[in-house]
Amino acid sequence: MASEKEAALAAVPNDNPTIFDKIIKKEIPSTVVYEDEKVLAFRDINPQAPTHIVIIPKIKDGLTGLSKAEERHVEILGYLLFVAKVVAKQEGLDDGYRIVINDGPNGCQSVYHIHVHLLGGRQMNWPPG
Ligand code: IU
Repeated sequence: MASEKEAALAAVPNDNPTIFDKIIKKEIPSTVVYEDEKVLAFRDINPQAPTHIVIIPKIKDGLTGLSKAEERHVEILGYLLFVAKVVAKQEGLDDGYRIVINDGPNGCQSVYHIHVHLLGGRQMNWPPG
């Protein structure tokens, strides 16, 4: 499997459907840990921490990444963070966790459907790589 960095540099930053659409439609399997009418949270296929969950909006609405955010996206952006907190609690991450949003090639974004990473279950380092 290509490294995340290689995948990010190879990714085409457009608004085409991504693999996350297939995960939302359950056309490909994922381990869902939270779902409601607006968002889906599932375990990352290539976990970078004992707990690594990806939280995505079910409707992308042009929000390929944070840098494409418009005023109309404010509500879903806030909701993604709120759900991250709900899932962190559900996962028992009581000693803390990290939230990451990668954006664009320099940010190592490989899937152009906005998503929040929830990482926990180990001591994080700073600065991030
Ligand atoms: P990124 O921020 O765009 O790099 O994050 C995309 C994540 O999606 C990355 O951590 C992948 O491991 C993860 N992922 C996944 O969980 N399932 C998949 O089928 C694919 C990517 I493709």
